[in-house]
Amino acid sequence: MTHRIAVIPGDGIGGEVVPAAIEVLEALDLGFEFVDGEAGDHVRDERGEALPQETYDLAAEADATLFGAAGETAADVILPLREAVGSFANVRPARAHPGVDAVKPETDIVFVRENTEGVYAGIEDDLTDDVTTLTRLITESASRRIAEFGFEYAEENDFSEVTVAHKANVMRKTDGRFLAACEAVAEEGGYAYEEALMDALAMHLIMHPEDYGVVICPNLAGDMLSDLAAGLVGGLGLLPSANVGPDNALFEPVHGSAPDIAGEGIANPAAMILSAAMMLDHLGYGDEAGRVRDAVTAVLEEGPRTPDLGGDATTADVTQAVLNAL
Ligand code: GGG
Repeated sequence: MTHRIAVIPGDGIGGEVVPAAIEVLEALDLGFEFVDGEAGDHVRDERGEALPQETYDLAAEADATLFGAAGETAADVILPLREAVGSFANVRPARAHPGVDAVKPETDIVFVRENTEGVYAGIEDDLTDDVTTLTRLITESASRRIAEFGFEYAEENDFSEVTVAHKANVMRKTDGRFLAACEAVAEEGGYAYEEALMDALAMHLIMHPEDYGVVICPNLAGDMLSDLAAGLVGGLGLLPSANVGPDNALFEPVHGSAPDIAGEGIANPAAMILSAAMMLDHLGYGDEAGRVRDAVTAVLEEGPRTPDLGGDATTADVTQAVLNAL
């Protein structure tokens, strides 16, 4: 069966790492149909809207979407694209790779981030010349849904440690509801877990990442803690992610558009290629996903490496090395 894949590079280095991932997928010869979609800062500048309706529809109707990076228009691009694919969970594995100079090589954590609510729900208002507000949305249903997903993910992937991140001692009603929903799901399913205040958790993750497996997080905490964990394993160039919904999904690196290096051809394509591997798993190509991951692992271990990992290779050099290793 042919799969139709929406390909949306977005901004900055998205336009460099997405083609790298497509090259790798094409080398697998799975007969995918790739359909390009436009979105991002440059589209807003040219057309007046960062996410044209046809790109939203493309993602909504495709079998899966590959997305590169969002820039200034992140709120107008990646958040609606996650909605287009019906995603409620953002799965972000932070894993050290052999040969990569990691601060904490023992790190193997998967952040399961609630993907629709919290302070990313977009409820902001200028009330007066002096006052701007942001409403933090937490619902029982979305909290239960991410908890169920997180506990099941941990069980299916053999993680014994599950942590629920929250700040219910301060955000008593919103994170109180989030935590209570996670507690209820754990009790109903017989799941073991620890709860952790997210500020203290940030410190413990840095000091003892080996104590953590799956971390279930409200939206903003998941975004921030996963970036923090990227710093433990060698940087943002290494973290892939999947935005999962009941029927559809979008795959993107955790990194953003990296305007400081965009256009230089030196972005690390590993996170994007590993995101494509997550897509292969999702579409039922487990063997091919494993081949891609093994190839990336081999290249990360032996080189060539891009400057973020201390090397001087280009995106094209690393992509070619992954293709050779496949
Ligand atoms: N590919 C991930 C990306 O573009 N990140 C930039 C960003 O601002 N993301 C916000 C989010 O992940 O919610």
